[in-house]
Amino acid sequence: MTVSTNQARVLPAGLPRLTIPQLQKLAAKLRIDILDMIYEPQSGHPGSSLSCIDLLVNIWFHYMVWDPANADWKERDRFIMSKGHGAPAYYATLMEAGYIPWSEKNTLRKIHSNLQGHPASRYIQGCDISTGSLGQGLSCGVGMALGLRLDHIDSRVIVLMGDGECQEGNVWEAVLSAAHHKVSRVTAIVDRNHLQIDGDTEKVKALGQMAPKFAAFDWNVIEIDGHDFAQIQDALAQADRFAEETDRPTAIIANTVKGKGVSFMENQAGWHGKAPNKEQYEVARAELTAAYDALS
Ligand SMILES: Cc1ncc(C[n+]2csc(CCOP(=O)(O)OP(=O)(O)O)c2C)c(N)n1
Repeated sequence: MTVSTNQARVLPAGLPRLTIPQLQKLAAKLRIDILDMIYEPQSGHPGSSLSCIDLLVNIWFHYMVWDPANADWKERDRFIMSKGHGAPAYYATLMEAGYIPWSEKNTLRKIHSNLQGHPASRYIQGCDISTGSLGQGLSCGVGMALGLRLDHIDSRVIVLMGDGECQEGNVWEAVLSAAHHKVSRVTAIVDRNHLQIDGDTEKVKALGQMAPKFAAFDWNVIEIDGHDFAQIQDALAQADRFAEETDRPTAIIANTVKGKGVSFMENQAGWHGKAPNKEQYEVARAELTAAYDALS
C-alpha cells in the first residue's frame, strides 16, 4: 500500500476528519476534562498535558488513521506518547476516540484503575507501548517502523516527546538509527515548551536550537507554533510528502506553552506535576470554560 497524502487515507469506521474550528472546540473541551481528571485524585501533570493537547487533537482527529472498533487493525497508524507523564491529555484523547470509556474519567491514578499515572498498554486499548520512563519512545517507534516495513505495511509512526526528554542519550541513538535505516515513516514531534520538572530546559541541560541538531542527523525538520492548528496540520502533511519524496524521517519542533490555557499555570515549571487546590481549580475551570464558550 502506498499512500502519499492524508486525503488518500480514510478512516474505515467512517469517522469524519474534524475541521479546524471543530478541533479547536474539542481541544478546549479536553482541556476542561484534563483539569477535572487531575483535580479529582489530587494528582497528575497539568502543565505537561495542557502543553500538548492541541498537538494531540490534530494528530488523532485530523491526521492519523485508526479504528476503535478494530484496535489491532494492522494498517492503522501508530502513536507513541513518549512523554508518558502527559497521560491525562492522552487519556482524554483516547476517551474522545472511543478507546477508553468516559466512565473511567474519574479514576485517574487510583488503585486498580486502568488510568495509571503513566500509560500502560496492557490496560489501555489504542495504546501500543507503555511509556513513562523518558527517552524510550522514539527507539520503540523506530523499531515499530522497521517491523512494519518487513510486513510491507506503509503506516505512519508518530512519536510525541518532551524537550526535556530529549536530554536522554537514548533519544539520539534512536535519531541516528532512524536516519541510518531510512525509516521515513517515523515522525518525531517535540513538545518544545522550554520547561521540564526542574525548570528551564536551557538551565538544566541546554538543548539549544533543536532544528539544526535533527537536521545534522539527516532528518527533515519543520519548526512550528504548536498551538497553531493550521501550522500543525501543514507540518503533518509536509511530513507525509517528505516520507514519499525522501528516505529520511521527519522531526516537527512544536513550540508550545506549558500549562497553556490556565493563566496561572502558563510557563510555570511548578505546575509540571501538581494538582490545583479547590480555589485554584475553580479559577482554572472558569477560565477554560470561558475559552470553550467563546468558540462557536
Ligand atoms: C528516565 C526518566 N527520568 C526522569 C523522569 C522523571 N520526569 C518525569 S517528567 C520529567 C520532565 C520532563 O520534561 P519534558 O520532557 O520537557 O516534558 P514536559 O515539559 O512536556 O512535561 C522528568 C525528569 C522520568 N519519567 N524518566
